[in-house]
Amino acid sequence: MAALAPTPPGPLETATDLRLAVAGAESNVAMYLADLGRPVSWLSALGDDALGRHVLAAVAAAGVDVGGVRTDPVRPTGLLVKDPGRERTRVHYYRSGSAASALGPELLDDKRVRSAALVHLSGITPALSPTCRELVERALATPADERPYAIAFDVNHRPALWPDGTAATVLRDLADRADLVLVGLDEAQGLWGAGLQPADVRRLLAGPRVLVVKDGGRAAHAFVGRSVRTVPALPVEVVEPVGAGDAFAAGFLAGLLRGESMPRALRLGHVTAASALRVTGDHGPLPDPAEIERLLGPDGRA
Ligand code: KDG
Repeated sequence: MAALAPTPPGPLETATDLRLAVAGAESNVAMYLADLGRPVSWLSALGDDALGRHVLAAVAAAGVDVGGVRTDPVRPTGLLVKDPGRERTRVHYYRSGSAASALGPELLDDKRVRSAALVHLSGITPALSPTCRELVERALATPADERPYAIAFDVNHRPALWPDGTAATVLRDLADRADLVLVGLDEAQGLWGAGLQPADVRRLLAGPRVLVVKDGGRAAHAFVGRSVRTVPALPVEVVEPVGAGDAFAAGFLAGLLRGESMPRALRLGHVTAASALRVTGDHGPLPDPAEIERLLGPDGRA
């Protein structure tokens, strides 16, 4: 989707200038994966409009294969507008009836999906429309050990997209069937119970082989079977936090895909998240590879 954000960052109500950028959880993950040297395709739909062409060009320029992105001749490109506040950034959506909301399970027949090692889905998609929900349901309907690819699922609860209050049940059920799940601790608390601790989240989501519970700027915990690895976050001066979860997901997944240990993969998640935290857009520049290596340290503790 396209995104508009006040520049300099500040309340939308009094802003005079807005910067056009690209947002969207999955395209963010795809762009960071490309930055980290992973071959990656993004599958979605955009409108046949200027915003759609802007988004497509930006995602392609980041090194992502966009050959599987459809152009919808009728429906527009989705748009979000950021409203940075003192405490947190609010997001306003202009996306109902968007091109992406018309996606459905047939997307999974794309040759890029069938030949992938890893398919990344988010909990935003099932909130967009009944056909989008079918898409995610179908991807997760096959038992994990019979799927030709692993499925990563970022819970990404967006309360504004779930007015009927079904998010807690639907997202838990979907997440429990994925191979690898990422969820924020505050997000899990909002969905499944105030006061939950990371180990409680693991008890609720026992299905995924790997569960990562992100505790904001403090640490990330990876549960693999019965073991848990915890890696503290990097100290960062935060400019604007939207997009950091996607960046973390990309760093962590890139780490696992290149065979890193769990602590180093978590640390790569933090390093990538820091790039998003330092900019107003969702996609900030990564440090060069030597600096990334220094930040990772031998065991994810630089
Ligand atoms: O994930 C950060 C934003 O870019 C993302 O929230 C936008 O995909 C998005 C959504 O639907 O909220």
